[in-house]
Amino acid sequence: MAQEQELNTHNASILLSAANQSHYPQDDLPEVALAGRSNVGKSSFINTLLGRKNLARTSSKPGKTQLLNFFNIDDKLRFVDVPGYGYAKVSKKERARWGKMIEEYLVSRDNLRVVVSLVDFRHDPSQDDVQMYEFLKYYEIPVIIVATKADKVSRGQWNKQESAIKKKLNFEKTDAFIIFSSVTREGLDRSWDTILDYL
Ligand SMILES: Nc1nc2c(ncn2[C@@H]2O[C@H](COP(=O)(O)OP(=O)(O)OP(=O)(O)O)[C@@H](O)[C@H]2O)c(=O)[nH]1
Ligand SMILES: [Mg+2]
Repeated sequence: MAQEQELNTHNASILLSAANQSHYPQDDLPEVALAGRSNVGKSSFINTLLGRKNLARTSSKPGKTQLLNFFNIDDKLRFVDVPGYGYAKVSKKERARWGKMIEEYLVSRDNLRVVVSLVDFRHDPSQDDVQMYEFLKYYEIPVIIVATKADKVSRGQWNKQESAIKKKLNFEKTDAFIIFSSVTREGLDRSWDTILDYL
């Protein structure tokens, strides 16, 4: 898919929610998965890219998204909203279930073209963020790092924050790093351009 113009991003809807492989859509449309800590802004990222207020349900309460949510975009591609990790208030059992669900999807899904891995631009990446990046590298899954909530960081801090995040992640220069805000829409065009490059 060469151009965003060919894609009507407003023609989007929730397709289904899945807990395991047997529930995934059965076709070969390309998929873009959103990964990141609970509350980092994954659902907000989807809504911002699609120009919708609350298609992917957002919440100030972490742990809102508990299944893999597949969004159909113009019958041409899908976003997959993945439950956030690192939410302290879940049981060990829940965490294990989450790990299995996300691993199964990331490792075995042929439709998957790229993972948008979101980190909070305000803070150094967590151990979970680092592990996610290492995991994607290990399985050679293409990744785009999106640093969210840029509206909360003053411009004068941007370079310093970007460097700190890259260093902690052991970031590979050939990957894309996008500074993003769902509030100001900073990074919106670049996010689309970069995602479409992977399809
Ligand atoms: N200021 C600011 N707030 C944001 C931004 N993105 C998300 N938020 C807020 O952060 C909170 C969490 O956002 P969500 O999009 O629900 O986060 P999530 O990663 O989907 O969370 P889970 O579904 O729990 O994993 C909400 O209160 C959002 O309004 C942003 O770019 N800037
Ligand atoms: Mg969410």
